[in-house]
Amino acid sequence: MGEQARATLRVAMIGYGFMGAAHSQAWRTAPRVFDLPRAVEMSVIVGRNEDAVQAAASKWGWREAATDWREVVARDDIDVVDIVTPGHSHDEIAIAALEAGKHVLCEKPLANTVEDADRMAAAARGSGAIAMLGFTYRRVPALTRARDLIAQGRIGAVQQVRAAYRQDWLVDPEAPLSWRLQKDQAGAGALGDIGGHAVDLVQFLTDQQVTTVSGVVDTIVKRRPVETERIGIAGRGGDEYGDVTVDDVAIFTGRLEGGALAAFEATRFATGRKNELTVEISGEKGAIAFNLENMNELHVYDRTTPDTDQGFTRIIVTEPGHPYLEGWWPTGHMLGYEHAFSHQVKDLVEAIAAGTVPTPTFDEGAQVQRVLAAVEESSAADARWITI
Ligand code: SOE
Repeated sequence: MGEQARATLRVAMIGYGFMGAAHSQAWRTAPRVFDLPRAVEMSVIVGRNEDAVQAAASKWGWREAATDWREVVARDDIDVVDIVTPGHSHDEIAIAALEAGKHVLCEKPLANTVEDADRMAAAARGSGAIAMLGFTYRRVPALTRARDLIAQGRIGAVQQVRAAYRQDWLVDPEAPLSWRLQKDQAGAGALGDIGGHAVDLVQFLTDQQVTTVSGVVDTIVKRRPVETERIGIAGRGGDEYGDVTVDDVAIFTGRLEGGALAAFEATRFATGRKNELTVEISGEKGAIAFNLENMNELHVYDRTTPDTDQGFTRIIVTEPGHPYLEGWWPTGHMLGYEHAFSHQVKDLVEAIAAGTVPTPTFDEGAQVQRVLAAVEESSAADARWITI
């Protein structure tokens, strides 16, 4: 392997919130559990607040802390830029990094608008560097395995799909007006934040794009206390109130390229559902079902077995032969939410070393944004409601 192929990848991460924490542990862990073709250096973490980003550097193991992302992206001792800021800043940072010849990992959503997403996808296509989007759930072993089974024809032609991402962290009307509830920063509410995961997952698992949609979005709590302190993804509010400018719930149907109908739900008001991403793909020969709240399990139904023996089989996806498990523990020793982020780093580093294009690409991210924008357009058109 040439000297370049062995050179250490020096990483700069822009942002330091929840995804900053998840990505930091992945940059630190992945090179230790997988035999990666390139070493990784966690060079610099960037954030606007100097004290906060210095604390994040110390906590998560970054060599330096900085406050000017433009200066860091231009440095010739940085090879990879990992963007974990809110969606409204993804386009400016990613395009600048790609134009500076840096490889880019960008958290979802790719961007808050189709226009921004298309500009990012064009910049990625036109760049000699590698760009990857952070729809991390594709790298949960059970979901990678599900896609392989469907691609192998295990359930036959896909006939119907159900996908839902349900959380309940906003049911409390006093939960503050965080950036995720403001359109100018988050782009959308449940639809963009968690609905995007559901759309990407359906397209990933079936290898079919959503071609048409019809749906409705709704905001249940329209005014909330302005956030005074960031705590996790909710935080604390004061006495001043402000308008929620994004959706709380999105319910929509989609038609897949192959003709199957898909039912989607994205909500932060599913009281009691903490982080329940479910997907069920129904085929002519069988079915596959997954629930993130039991993320090591994959349920597979096979219609080709004798009638008397049919039923969903519960597969614990922790066998040595299962995707990514070579890096972890013996069979039955479960993985968690954070492991898929290490799988994402593994695949990115291997793609950079091999000069291949990792998925999801920015083009795939732009496709998801088109689906989400179409749902909002359909909802605004108030189309096809029949009053009873
Ligand atoms: C909040 O809804 C959130 O953190 C999302 O932003 C993430 O994409 C999802 O993985 C977990 O929930």
